[in-house]
Amino acid sequence: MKIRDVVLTPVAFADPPLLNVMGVHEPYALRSVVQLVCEDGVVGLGESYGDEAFLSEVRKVVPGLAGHDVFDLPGLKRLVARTLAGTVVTDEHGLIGGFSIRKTIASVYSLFEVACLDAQGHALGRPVVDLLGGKARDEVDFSAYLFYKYGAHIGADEDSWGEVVTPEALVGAAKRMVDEYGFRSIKLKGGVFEPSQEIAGICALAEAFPGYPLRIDPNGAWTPETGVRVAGELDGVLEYLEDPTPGIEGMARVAERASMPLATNMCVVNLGDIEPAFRARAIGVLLSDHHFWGGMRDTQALSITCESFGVGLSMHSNSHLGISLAAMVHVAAATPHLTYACDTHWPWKTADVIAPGALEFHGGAVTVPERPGLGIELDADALAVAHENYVRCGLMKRDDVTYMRKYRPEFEPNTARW
Ligand code: GKR
Ligand code: MG
Repeated sequence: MKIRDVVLTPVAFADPPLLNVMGVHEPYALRSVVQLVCEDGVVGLGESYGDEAFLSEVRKVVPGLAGHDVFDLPGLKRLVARTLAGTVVTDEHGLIGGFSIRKTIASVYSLFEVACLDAQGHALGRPVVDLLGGKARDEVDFSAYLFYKYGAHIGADEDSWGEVVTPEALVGAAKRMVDEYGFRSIKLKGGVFEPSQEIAGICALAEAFPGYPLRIDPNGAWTPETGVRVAGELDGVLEYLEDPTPGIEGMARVAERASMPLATNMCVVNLGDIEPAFRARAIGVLLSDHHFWGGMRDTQALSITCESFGVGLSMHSNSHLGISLAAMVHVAAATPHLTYACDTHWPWKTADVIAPGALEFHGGAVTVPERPGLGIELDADALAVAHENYVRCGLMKRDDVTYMRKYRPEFEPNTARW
């Protein structure tokens, strides 16, 4: 089934002022939506990053796709690799690890792979999970993903979550998220305040949600020594400690003395990182992410690698829309060795580009859609609105640092600063 046309639409959607080590989320998050229109009218959907640096690589591949068979995924990978030979996308937000040619190719390929699998599913009348080998689970568990946050964007009214900078407010936000979505585990984005303040936040969550698995992720904000100290103070409280410090070597130093496993989406971000990280015993959990790990099938291969080395698998997320959530659900469902609830930014958005109803949270989990392909439908009007947002907001890249300086002019992002 050949591709006839490719429609690539950059979109933007409203995002609250969520805090992290690099600064604060801007008023809009950027994504890209691809529609692969095939010969017989079948359309395959994909979603990924929307920064200009990524889009310009994607645009290089688009002209070569006409006439490509959506069932030829190895050929697609060769086409992407050939077209992008030598280019490296460097994102400026600094929250998903290093850059490489391999990661760039894997990310661009992934956008089109998802769309090809969606198209295959529509052509065959089968859900993508079946094309990936079938369901290992009927529903996929997600974790509540809490952020410290400001109450309002610059010049705007307070949003419905309000300001979250204290343990009490954190517990309030967690209660709302758990009530609305039924999540049964909780992740806190850290790296924002002094570690002792964030430890207090986790302890407040542990008290308010007894028995809930908890995680904290400061995106490498701490020195290895601080990582060891936090691990000690949260002994018996955390299910895993995510990216306490930058780099494989630093992570290994913390891992050696921490009682809980360390997890990462920053120091192991492509196949080349696996051998040194596993050899150093730097991590006990890898956060997969089909968007940069080379798509859904390579994510499954990654899971087998992790299983072989006794490393757990979870799933990373960035601000995303429904096409990405659908892909995350299908690949998670088709991956037997997935040992933790996945991350999602889903509760933080208020609009989407897909028709509502296909992906609902019950008990913190999403049931795997049974309809063909990804099981979702693009809402053309909503896509047009999201594209207008993109044009109007004028953002071309994610830059939490510069935006943070509007709140705090002296702000300097600095990983391993505490
Ligand atoms: O949305 O600010 C954020 C997160 O910090 C995100 O950018 C990270 O990539 O969620 C991610 C993580 O687990 O590191
Ligand atoms: Mg992380």
